[in-house]
Amino acid sequence: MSSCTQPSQLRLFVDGIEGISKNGKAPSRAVASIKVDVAPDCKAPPPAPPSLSFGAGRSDPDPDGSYTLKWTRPKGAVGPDEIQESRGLGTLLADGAEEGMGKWARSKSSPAAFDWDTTTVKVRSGSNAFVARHPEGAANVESVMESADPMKVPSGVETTLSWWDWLAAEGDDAVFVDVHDGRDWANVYQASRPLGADGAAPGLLNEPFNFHSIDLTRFAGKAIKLRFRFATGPDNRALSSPMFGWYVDDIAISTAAWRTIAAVPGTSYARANLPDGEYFYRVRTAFPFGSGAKVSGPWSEVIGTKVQGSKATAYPPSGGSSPSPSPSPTSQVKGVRNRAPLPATGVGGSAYGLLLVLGAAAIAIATRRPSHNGR
Ligand SMILES: [Ca+2]
Repeated sequence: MSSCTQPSQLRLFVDGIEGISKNGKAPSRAVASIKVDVAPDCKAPPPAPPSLSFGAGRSDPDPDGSYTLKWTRPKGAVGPDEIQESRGLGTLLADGAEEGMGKWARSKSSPAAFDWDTTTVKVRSGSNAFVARHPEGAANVESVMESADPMKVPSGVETTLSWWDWLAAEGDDAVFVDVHDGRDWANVYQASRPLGADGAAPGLLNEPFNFHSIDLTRFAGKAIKLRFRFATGPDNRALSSPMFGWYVDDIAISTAAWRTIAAVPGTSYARANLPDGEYFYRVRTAFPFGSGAKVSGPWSEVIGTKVQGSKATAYPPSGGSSPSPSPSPTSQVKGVRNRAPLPATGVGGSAYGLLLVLGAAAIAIATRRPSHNGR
């Protein structure tokens, strides 16, 4: 995986694992070779979600509860792809910036910073998006957009935060999404995207927004607040600028009772004989990870439809063209927990002396220092 998550200056590469038992008996000694990147180049994008839509056979509303889902995989994904369905979708927050800053409180660390605002320059939906920018040369400043009212996360369902964004700044600038659980702020997303003006200017005009989703189910029972932060670093780098900034649109917190209905090797799936009701879908794919293993990428955006007039009465449906659910991608993953996004390691400070314990495994650590390119 090439994304940079906290700690921000540490990245691990598992080059190979030797001595792992294939017969169920613990080996006397296993060796894993790991490279620790103490100054990673975060230009490589994080794993992206598939783009999901309805295919053939769907009307609105759909009269027979039979239709096709289809999606496109992001670059580098190999599948299998896992499809989930929910009968219903709840909304704790939905803000596409069309009603201004009314749901948000703004703050900034210094008069040298710009406040968050709405913009018509680059939007994903409607006529407006949120934007955080900083003046060229502004060092160590931060702007915050924080939800004005707490939101109660329910228990018994999955709660998902999602948004669309576009980012271009300097290499030492970073954007953060944090959740307050009533006691403390927890960082749930962090990204940087150093991009020279030669790339950022056309990107601002032409690049699409990217979809992100974060599982907030661990905050069940809590009254949460949400904040988006754009912070510049200490440098004023020659080729790039925080003036381009972070454009955010269609922020949502939704709840659903997700159920995996299939894991498929391809990029479409036929659903058949659903009884009347509302149905929502999301899909995620899998990426190669290390030698031979796979890890799931993030969930796609959610799409939904209504079934009305169906002769079917049973849920889950039987028969039709829906194959029975096959094992989820988890079973494809060897030694890697299947979740997305990749968990923060929780290891702070110096990378040197890092020790991972895998049963009786001894771990050799090498270090790698890439060169930086001035962005
Ligand atoms: Ca909008």
